[in-house]
Amino acid sequence: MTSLPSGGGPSGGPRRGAARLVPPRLRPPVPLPRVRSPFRSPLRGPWLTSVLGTVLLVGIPVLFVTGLLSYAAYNPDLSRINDKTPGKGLLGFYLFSWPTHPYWLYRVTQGVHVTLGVVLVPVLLAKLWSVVPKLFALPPVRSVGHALERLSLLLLVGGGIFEFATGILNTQLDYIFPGSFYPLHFYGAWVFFGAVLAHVALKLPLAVRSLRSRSFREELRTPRSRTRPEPADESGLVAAEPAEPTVSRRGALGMVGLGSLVLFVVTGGQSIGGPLRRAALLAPHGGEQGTGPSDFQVNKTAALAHIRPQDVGEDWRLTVRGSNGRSVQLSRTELAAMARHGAALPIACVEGWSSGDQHWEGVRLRDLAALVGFHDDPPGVFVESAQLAGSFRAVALRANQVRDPRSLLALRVNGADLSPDHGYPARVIVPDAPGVMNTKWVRQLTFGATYFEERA
Ligand SMILES: Nc1nc2c(c(=O)[nH]1)N[C@H]1C(S)=C(S)[C@@H](COP(=O)(O)O)O[C@H]1N2
Ligand SMILES: [Mo]
Repeated sequence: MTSLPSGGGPSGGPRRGAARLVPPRLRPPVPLPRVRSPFRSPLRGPWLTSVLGTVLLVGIPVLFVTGLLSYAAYNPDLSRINDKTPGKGLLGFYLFSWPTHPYWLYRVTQGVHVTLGVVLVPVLLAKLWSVVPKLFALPPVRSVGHALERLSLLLLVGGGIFEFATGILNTQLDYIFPGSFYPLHFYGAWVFFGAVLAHVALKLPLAVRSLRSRSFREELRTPRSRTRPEPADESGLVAAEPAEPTVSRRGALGMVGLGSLVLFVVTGGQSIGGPLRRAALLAPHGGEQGTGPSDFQVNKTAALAHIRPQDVGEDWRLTVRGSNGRSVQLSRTELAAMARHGAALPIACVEGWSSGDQHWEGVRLRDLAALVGFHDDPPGVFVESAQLAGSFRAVALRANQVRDPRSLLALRVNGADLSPDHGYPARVIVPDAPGVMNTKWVRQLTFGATYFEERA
């Protein structure tokens, strides 16, 4: 059976045959020209929105959790030098001592955070595209409940765009620790995630119903020629006057998937390493590599950090101090004469890139603590760089990080002295710490927690 349109063809006018039979004076009045919605894609509908939403429903909690972990890894509760986020006391309720085991944990959590954030961009954009008619729906507010729903949507859409934009800008531009990005991205994450939870609570039943309304497999077999709009429903997503499809749902989802795959290929390698590393065209600072044994990514070169030759030359001395008032000065030769240890550890930057495991050699931080009287149970340490004069800020490390036998003040890497760009004469390397904790061109170490508050 073929169903004939009852009121007219797709163009909305009366059918020709009928027009001839109806005498002119009985013809219905010409309808007033209506404002056509500019959103006429026949693909928009609750099913498509729910499919995209499901991907985000899996991805966004992973982003949130890995983000909170990254925040914890900075030891923000240890010293105001590490982090000045006001009011984090409340939002930082979950903070804990970031472990040093397994040594690759931060590389994985932050690699996932950054890579997933980039890869989800096409999904986020497609999801926004799929609901855009709702964002411009008129009248803007129909009731108090409706007003609240729209406000939550504002936080959801605004928060999402804000989090993705600040995150991506931060990985692509310079990371200034602990610049304004840090608290903003952190606050934004709570607002965004709160709005996501509210949205999920409101929309879950509709999403489940919509996902059940069509078979995903069937949709993947449907070409453009057989693509029809979803049935109109209360979701308000289905176009009232759908245009002809220019692409199938399969094609649209395929384009989103392909976009994500391409982004994965051009970013994933920066944290995963191996052959993918060379494909990581979007990796920040990708061009700055050392040579020889120091052949791995440089975050900031000695020149960029304004390290002067006299800061790191013959006259360089390491000052080791304790909160107990004791203090020792060591030349590089004296340091090199201390018990030397090795550790294979990666640098894993908050921007998502990792150097991969490098073989570091140097003096244990806990042996340096012993020099100023902390023999058993060394306390945390406050690390200052010769660069302190510039923009780089000192960092505080926890007692568990100082205690780990793999935490070194490194003098050498991969069998050679550190290169100037990787922190010669001496740099910190700590297992499982964010890259920024691995201070280069170290000038002073102060062991003992009380000091953090005085200086902060
Ligand atoms: N003094 C100083 N130390 C520093 C930095 C810096 O800018 N100045 N950058 C930090 C950051 S953000 C990272 S990721 C690592 C990078 O180390 P690399 O340049 O040897 O790869 O160094 C850390 N140590
Ligand atoms: Mo970094």
